[in-house]
Amino acid sequence: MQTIRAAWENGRVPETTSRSLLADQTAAWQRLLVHPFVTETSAGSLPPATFDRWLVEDYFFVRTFHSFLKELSAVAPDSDARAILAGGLAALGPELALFEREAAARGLDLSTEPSLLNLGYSSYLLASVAEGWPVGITVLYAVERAYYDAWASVRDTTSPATPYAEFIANWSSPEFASYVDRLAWLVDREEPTAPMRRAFYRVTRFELAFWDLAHG
Ligand code: MP5
Repeated sequence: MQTIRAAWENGRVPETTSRSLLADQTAAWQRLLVHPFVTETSAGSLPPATFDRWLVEDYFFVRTFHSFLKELSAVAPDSDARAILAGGLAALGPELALFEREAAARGLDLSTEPSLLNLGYSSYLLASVAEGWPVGITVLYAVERAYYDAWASVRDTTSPATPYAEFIANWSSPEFASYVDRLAWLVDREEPTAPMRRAFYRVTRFELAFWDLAHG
């Protein structure tokens, strides 16, 4: 039987579901990685008011995301899937605490009404669970992969002077990388379907629009 390494060497990389979903969105994905919100956060040149706007919006998003993860866990097909999602849920406590500390230091009101875009994206997360596990896990993978790929792409060039380093580190750490790999493994157990491709497309568009909105 041919090994994966041999397949790589022969230029025949085995097609996995996660790779195939991502390949559909190559151009938009590239725009995520070079988005000015990401590059300016990394350089430390992002205007404080822009970061503040994003922080308040993203806090609402992450809290809804917590509910989404809990609901998705309830429809997870087996204990492997439940264990991987439990790891994601456990990481959200410290993450929300980071948002709350930063908001307090910046004098921000985290109960500010979210934008309609944010409401749409957050509501979509919750609604996707009703489409069943394959779509729900695709949504989860796409959301986390977007953040990992974007923040990891600037990790090594981040200015030591950026005031946003803790946030970049949160989504570019080796622990987060291995969580995203485990999510890819869950996606790869599924055959790609049109609803999964649509879900991946939607998350990609929402992610771009979210940063466009924050960046103004
Ligand atoms: C994430 C996020 C990453 N915080 N905000 C958006 C708009 N997309 C993705 O999710 P998490 O739960 O912070 O890892």
